Amino acid sequence: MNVKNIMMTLALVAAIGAKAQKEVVAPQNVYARQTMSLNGDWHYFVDQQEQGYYDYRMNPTNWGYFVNAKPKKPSDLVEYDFDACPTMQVPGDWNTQDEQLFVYEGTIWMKKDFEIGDGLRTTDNGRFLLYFGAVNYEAIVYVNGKKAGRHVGGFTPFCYDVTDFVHEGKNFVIVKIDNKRHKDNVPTLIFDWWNYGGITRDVLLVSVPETYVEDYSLRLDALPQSADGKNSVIDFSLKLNRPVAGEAVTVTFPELKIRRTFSTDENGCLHEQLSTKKSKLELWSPDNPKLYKVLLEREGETIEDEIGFRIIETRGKQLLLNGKPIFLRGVCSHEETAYTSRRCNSAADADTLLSWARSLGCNFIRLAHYPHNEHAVREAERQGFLLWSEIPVYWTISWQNEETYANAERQLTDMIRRDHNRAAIIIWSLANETPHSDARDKFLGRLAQTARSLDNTRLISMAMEVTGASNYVNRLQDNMNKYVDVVSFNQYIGWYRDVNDAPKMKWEIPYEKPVIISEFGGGAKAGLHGDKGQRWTEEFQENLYRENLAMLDKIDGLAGTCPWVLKDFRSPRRPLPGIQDGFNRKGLFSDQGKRKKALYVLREWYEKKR
Ligand code: GCB
Repeated sequence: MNVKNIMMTLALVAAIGAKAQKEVVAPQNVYARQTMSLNGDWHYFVDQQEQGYYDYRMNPTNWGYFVNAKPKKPSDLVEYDFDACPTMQVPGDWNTQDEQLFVYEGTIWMKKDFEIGDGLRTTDNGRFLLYFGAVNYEAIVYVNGKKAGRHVGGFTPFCYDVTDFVHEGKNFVIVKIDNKRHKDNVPTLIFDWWNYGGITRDVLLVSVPETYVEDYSLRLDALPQSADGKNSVIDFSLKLNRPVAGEAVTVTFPELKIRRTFSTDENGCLHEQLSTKKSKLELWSPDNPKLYKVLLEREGETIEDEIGFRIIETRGKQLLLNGKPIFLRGVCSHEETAYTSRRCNSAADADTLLSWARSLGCNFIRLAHYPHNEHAVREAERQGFLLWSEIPVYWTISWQNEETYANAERQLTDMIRRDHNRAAIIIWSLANETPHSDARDKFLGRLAQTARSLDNTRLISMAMEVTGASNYVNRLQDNMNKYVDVVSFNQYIGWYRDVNDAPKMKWEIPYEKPVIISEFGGGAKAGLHGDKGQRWTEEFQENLYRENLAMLDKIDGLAGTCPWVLKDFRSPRRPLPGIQDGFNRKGLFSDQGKRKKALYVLREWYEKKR
């Protein structure tokens, strides 16, 4: 990416990120800032009719639950009391923390007390930011009774400047959380995963100087000139939260012996190139997930990060990592824990799932169907997994609705903004299995252009569908082909169509681009055995994998496969008693970590793809 492009990127990020008064762009690498965690016990109660928000004429009130009223004299009427209510853990979904909330979709109020004191203070003129990793789905946030803002979208971070709302000593934050599904939301009314509600990711109070580093980007622009990596050039760009010129920023890569100080331009930005003549640059790859420590220092703040350098590109139907062809030995995964089947939110949660993926021989994970938490992405990067990250533009979105588009674009922007320094992520995915129409093409075309303008160093894709199948010829025709770098599609021969068709299948994919099978698979109940023709048995799934892998191997330009799915996951669309019991059973592992027979078929095939 050239300098002009980076400037456009940051300007665009700023424009798309134009926010309500208190909302600010969530700072890059928030965990490296001076923070106080607001995780832990939060008081909560259910508000089915939202009477803590609307009066009995359905108008929003000024005296809602967010004011946290307490009776002042014995005759006062206050019909709620946060402090007398039970607590639940944040981060966490409410469904698995309170039996009564397992299928609840609606509004819940949550409150946390916190103290600003020695633990966290601002410098003179410093700012306090309140950061949420994600809340599903709508959050209205109040600090000490005052509204900080409203956010929609369940899987991306958001942040408010609450400096004017807080004071030394005791403070409280109240959040109204609503996970009701709506037609015009992203995702829409229907989706095949559990609609976990709650504050599902970390909450942090961040202390920053008045002027602070809002975003930065560090990456390789092109492959090093010489084979040993000498003379590599690292693109470095940075943006302060305000357009302040002449601010000194020092960037240090200790291991690369780089230490340079630059001065911001009139936009509060830097666009520089760092040359690494003195030492050899090791490239990040699944075989060698090398990360370099970097320090960004300016008056009043130091940010430490770990950066991997790699180049991902395509050449005809080939996918190249660091200039060499690579086959993506993938698997799809939801953000749901092993064994306990709740929302994940830690490196430890991610670690179990990653170890399962590794045992399959994977070097690639499709993070389905929404951006996963930052801990998981960073852990995958440390462990050397390539990643596909996507937004929940899933199935049938309201393509004609401009607000729905803005929502999707915001989720896309926030996904890219949070993770654009992660070498592990090689693909931004815009959608999954969307029905063709002019309106859909326009919607996805706009999204693709936005993704490209925000980040032209990664590949763009989306999970498409086979559009025609007659005489055993599967055809893929999608107007979105011109926007994607990689043609990906889901297909379920053997599950939603007879497995015996598999050997007869031919494929017509009329695009000079690499192909990824973004889903295939079928269900099996772990421990259920029988004939390979008996649905739900491990043998049925095993045979399906065998037939599919033989069939997919014949696809010209096949650059990777992501079977659906790593482990059985909860879904309200899977009611069959005794078999599904509320779980989609297409996992290679059961929800309890039991290995199904199909797993060994895949593992053997991946062994040959190394
Ligand atoms: C799909 C969807 C995925 C479902 C899967 C299934 O095509 O993309 O979200 O869970 O099929 O199991 O049917």
